[in-house]
Amino acid sequence: MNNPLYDNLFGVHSDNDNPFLYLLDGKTITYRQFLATSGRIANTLVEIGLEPGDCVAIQIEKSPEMLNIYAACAQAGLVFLPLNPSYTVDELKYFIENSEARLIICDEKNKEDLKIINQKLGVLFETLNGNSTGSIIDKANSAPENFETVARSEKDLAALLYTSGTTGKSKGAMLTQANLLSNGSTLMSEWQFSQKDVLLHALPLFHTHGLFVATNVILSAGGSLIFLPKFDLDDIIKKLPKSSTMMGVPTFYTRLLRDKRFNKELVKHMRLFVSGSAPLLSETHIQFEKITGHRILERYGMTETNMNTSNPYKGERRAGTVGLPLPGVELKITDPKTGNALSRNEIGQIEVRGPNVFAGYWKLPEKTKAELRENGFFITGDLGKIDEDGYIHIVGREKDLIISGGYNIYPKELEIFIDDQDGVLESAVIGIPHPDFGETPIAVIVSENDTALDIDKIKENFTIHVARYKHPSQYTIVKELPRNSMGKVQKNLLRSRYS
Ligand code: MCA
Ligand code: AMP
Repeated sequence: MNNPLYDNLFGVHSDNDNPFLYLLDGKTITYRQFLATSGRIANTLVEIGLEPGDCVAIQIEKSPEMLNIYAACAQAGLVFLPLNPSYTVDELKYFIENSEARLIICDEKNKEDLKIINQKLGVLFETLNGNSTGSIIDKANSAPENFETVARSEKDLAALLYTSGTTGKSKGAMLTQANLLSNGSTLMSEWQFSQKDVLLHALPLFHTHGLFVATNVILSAGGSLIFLPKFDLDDIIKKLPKSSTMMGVPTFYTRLLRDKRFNKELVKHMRLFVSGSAPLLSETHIQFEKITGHRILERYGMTETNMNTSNPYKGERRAGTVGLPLPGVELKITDPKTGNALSRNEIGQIEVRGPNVFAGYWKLPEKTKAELRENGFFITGDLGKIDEDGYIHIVGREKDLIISGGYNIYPKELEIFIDDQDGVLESAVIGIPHPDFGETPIAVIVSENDTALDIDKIKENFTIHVARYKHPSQYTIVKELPRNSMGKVQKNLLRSRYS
């Protein structure tokens, strides 16, 4: 094999006439058809001047073509960088500049804004719209299907995924072919995926969960995806009887449980429900079993590591735990101060090592050194313990992070933005419980010299500059922020006050 990622996930299907994607409009795309389009796009990418190792940034609504671009990047040895369509121009500028992407593919409607960035940075530029039109499609339509796969090794970069940083700036996690392949095949066998599986896919494609966990598992097994543009309850209810498996963030499951149509009969064909990206409440796990007879399988991962642990497919799926380390993954709990391993049931930081662990942060050697030890263990920033049966419990986070509906929000990024607003002296952003999204950010603000703050103006500025999902759902003005003797803001006090 000369390009392990392409050969194993895509190339193996070149003569496969089975369905890969079932679309909402009733259309089916077989593996063979999918690969033909990907080949045309790979030819186009080379034609417009991309070379192996170049990075392709893509910011479009979820579509089959987005997966074609992923396959084409793998085949042409390019690095795939998917971006959330809700990012604003300011946010995009940072990603494009920082990643040194050679090409950005975006929706026609954002063309003018992005052209300005591109002209400044000298990046190539193509469009791709949700309705399968765009400049890249026009070019691909006249390109040949056959593309000679570019040789790559398992150590080569396959993707760059940005994960937010505690300093307020996102960091690019460098994922190698080996990272993606090892996790794809491990999950396929652990969760017993086969060609017969039909996975209900309602997750976005710009994160590890929807892209590498759900899609790579199906590609590894040769199964099919019911490919939904987003999570819509009516569509999910309609498609569940035609599916065998589903993966989702906890919000998917709490929304389903609130719907009267969701019952045992509807999911009688299902063999597996997987949850991850955020904590699944034990109550959700228990209520789900009561209503459907299924125990949700919860697993734990990160952008930097893909999946680390999973509850067993066969064996006890224990509510409130993320299961056991996956085969090939070593996990230990260490003392954050000394780095020494702790005993069973002691709480400490979670560290992981294995073929799934990334190659480091893009252009951040110091940050990489601080979080990825020389012995290969990655310090996740999550706090947990291992119980007497080996099950891992995540009990909190050492990193300051809010997870809203499966999207990560880094308070520091928002605090920097708020502190920059007229009349603001300082701020603290904290996560409080939210019935739908699990957590939601709220802003606690101190004004300069007790001046009256224009919150509407701050909200307006958020709308212009910051992706919608990060917007605080509440603003509270206080006289001062509580601090400890070291001068550090006591967010735990704020959390208990406002939760
Ligand atoms: C949408 N909105 C949100 C979120 N999603 N606000 C906060 N948090 C969110 N997650 C905004 C919308 O822009 C909208 O704003 C308003 O909230 C209500 O939208 P609604 O229609 O209810 O939302 P939705 O479109 O149904 O989306 C909710 C969702 C979605 C289905 C939960 O956010 C989602 O698909 N989340 C999954 C994220 C994910 O895949 N995470 C994995 C990353 P307005 O009303 O102003 O228009 S983590 C990962 O990959 C690691 C490795 C792992 O372990 O898996
Ligand atoms: P991301 O940066 O998007 O990759 O998010 C990774 C983070 O999501 C982890 O470090 C955890 O804090 C959290 N996470 C993922 N899966 C779970 C889970 N099953 N339970 C609790 N937290 C989770």
